[in-house]
Amino acid sequence: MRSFFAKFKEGLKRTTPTFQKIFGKVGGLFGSRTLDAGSIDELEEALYGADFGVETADEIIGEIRAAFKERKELRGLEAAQIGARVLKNVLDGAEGRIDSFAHKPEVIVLVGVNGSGKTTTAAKLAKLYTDAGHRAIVGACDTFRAAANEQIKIWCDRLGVSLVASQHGADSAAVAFDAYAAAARRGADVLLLDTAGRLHNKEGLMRELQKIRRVLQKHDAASPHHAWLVVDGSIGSNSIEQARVFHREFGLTGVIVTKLDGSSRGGALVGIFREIGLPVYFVGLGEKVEDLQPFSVSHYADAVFGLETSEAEAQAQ
Ligand SMILES: Nc1nc2c(ncn2[C@@H]2O[C@H](COP(=O)(O)OP(=O)(O)OP(=O)(O)O)[C@@H](O)[C@H]2O)c(=O)[nH]1
Ligand SMILES: [Mg+2]
Repeated sequence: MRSFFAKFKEGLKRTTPTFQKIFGKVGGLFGSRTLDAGSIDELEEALYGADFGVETADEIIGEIRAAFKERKELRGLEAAQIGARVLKNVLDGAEGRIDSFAHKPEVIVLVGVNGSGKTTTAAKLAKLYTDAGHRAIVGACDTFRAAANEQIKIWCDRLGVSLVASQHGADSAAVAFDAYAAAARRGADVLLLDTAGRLHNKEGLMRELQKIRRVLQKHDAASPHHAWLVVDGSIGSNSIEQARVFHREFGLTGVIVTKLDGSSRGGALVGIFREIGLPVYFVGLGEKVEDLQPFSVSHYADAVFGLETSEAEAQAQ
């Protein structure tokens, strides 16, 4: 089986070639070539294009320039290590974790714009939690899109996970209410609610989400315990604006970044954490149900800069 890190790195492979090229890829492991002023300029450009945000790109390039000033024979590998170190510092505290479920059921609502990956991620989470020995129930609160029920039903049937759904056009909050009741009745550990994804500038969606929250609170005033924005990692800095809007209108507790496998950027999660303070719980690295990984700062930063996480470190995670 491929290691966690190998998969993570493979998922991010399209993010790294620019960096690797600049750092001087030599015979498999880049890095023995020394940098020059031109390659540092190129690197700076690539960093600004990677959606980390100006502040973070500035910090990374600032440290690399300082090291280069001190020692002209700075190698690509060392520059990459500096970049990864700065990124790890910036992302200190960005790993979202649920150590144990404090409620029964623990309610997780997935929100986000059209096509960001909510439904797929609901299925992935159902698998992840079921595999971990929890009893999961999914609520299909996307009653807006005609095919939505069918899509989530196929996933749940395949996984053997219970689904609470209603008719197309039904009140999504009523589905949330019923799904909670079913989860409580059946002693489920975790309730995953998939929601509709019409555009974030449509007030209707925000009203609908707020209503879902209100009806859940009739069951448990502390719920939903988690409100995660599912955001497409390939859309760059746009996703920071999405996070801002959903956070303001709905109140988020974290983020799941999808499609990091197909992304040429993936850096926007840095801005979401840095500017809005939302931790990243998981990353989506493919379309298959097992392609969801807990977010690891060290894996992410090392993968972005094409570095290997040390074996010991990888095993500890
Ligand atoms: N490559 C890749 N594709 C993904 C990932 N997550 C989701 N997708 C794909 O993105 C597309 C949209 O995913 P959905 O889960 O339907 O997105 P959604 O947010 O539920 O969309 P709406 O219900 O229309 O709002 C599908 O083709 C998924 O297979 C991922 O991590 N990587
Ligand atoms: Mg959906």
